[in-house]
Amino acid sequence: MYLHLDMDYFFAQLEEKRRPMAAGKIIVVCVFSGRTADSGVVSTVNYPGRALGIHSGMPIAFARKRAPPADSIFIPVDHEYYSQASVQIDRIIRNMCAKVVQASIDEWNVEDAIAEGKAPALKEKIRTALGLACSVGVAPSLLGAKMAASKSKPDGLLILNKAGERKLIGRSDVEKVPGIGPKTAEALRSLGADRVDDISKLDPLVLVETFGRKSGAWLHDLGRGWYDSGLGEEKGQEEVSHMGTLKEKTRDPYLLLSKLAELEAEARERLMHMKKSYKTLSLIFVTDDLRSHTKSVSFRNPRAWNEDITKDKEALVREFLAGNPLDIRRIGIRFGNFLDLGGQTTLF
Ligand code: TTP
Ligand code: MG
Ligand code: MG
Repeated sequence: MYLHLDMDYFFAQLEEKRRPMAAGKIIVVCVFSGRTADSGVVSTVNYPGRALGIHSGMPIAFARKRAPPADSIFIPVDHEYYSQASVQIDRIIRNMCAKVVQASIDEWNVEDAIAEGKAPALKEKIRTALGLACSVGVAPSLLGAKMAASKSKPDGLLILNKAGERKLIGRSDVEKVPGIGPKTAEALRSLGADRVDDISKLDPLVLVETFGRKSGAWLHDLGRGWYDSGLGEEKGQEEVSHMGTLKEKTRDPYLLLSKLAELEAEARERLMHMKKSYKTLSLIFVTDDLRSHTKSVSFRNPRAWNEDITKDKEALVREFLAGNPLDIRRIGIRFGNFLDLGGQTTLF
């Protein structure tokens, strides 16, 4: 059986959790771009905010119009905090389940012979360890598990057998199926297929003509109730980064470099475990106006996790300070552009 787990209103739920005073309020997590006070987009919003029509991707200014100021808080994203929670959840799931693939910061796909038996305990464990609610779907295919999880939101658990899965997917609107984008959905509707079951009435040749060989065949199978098996590949991590907040805002290179040293140590430890070398080093500076700036250097030859980067860091800090007059509030380090060390692992 396959299991899909997705955290409920993830970033906003985490913000809610560390602000008990905000109980009952609308919480809008925002990616402020810094151009004007309200430039940027909504990252996510809790359910009271969704009830007013606020959603991910909406301009912050639109959300402000819908949210009564006295009942709402607008908070900038804090990726560091969300990633830490994500890592904890990942550990819980890997401890309990057989085959696990993390699909995004708040989603996991699992293949486990007794997934339906484990699902309630998994939800409970995440609730007791982190105080967070999630939704879980279990079904004979991963597609069924994903659709069961979203159907059960929030704080839901939906377990489907083969027949239940077929019914849920078959009756679903085509645009609700993961893998069918808005364009494909529109084209299917214009062919007369509003729901997945309707696709079975379409000529497979027309499907292939309209959507190409691969997608056409996939849609044909979908209409007949043939769902892919397998978990998919885990996307390899492409970078390691650590951010931190400075004790006070500053432009003092010594203070900046000593905070960086702390962050670097944590990042390096992860690099070492991943057995990766990197070709790009970046420093991230968040200035007093909440804007984020990146300075990077790329190396012709990949660098091992333990190579000294003192000179490179100093140069990047100097370069940034020379080009920007503002105080710095947060700073970060990122190793990217990875190369597998493969056979060289004995180096470590
Ligand atoms: P989702 O799981 O899509 O959404 P969600 O967890 O907020 O809500 P739901 O209960 O419906 O699952 O995304 C996970 C996080 O990713 C979300 O909390 C914030 C972030 N995100 C964005 O920053 N921008 C976006 O457009 C989306 C969709 C998500
Ligand atoms: Mg979610
Ligand atoms: Mg998600």
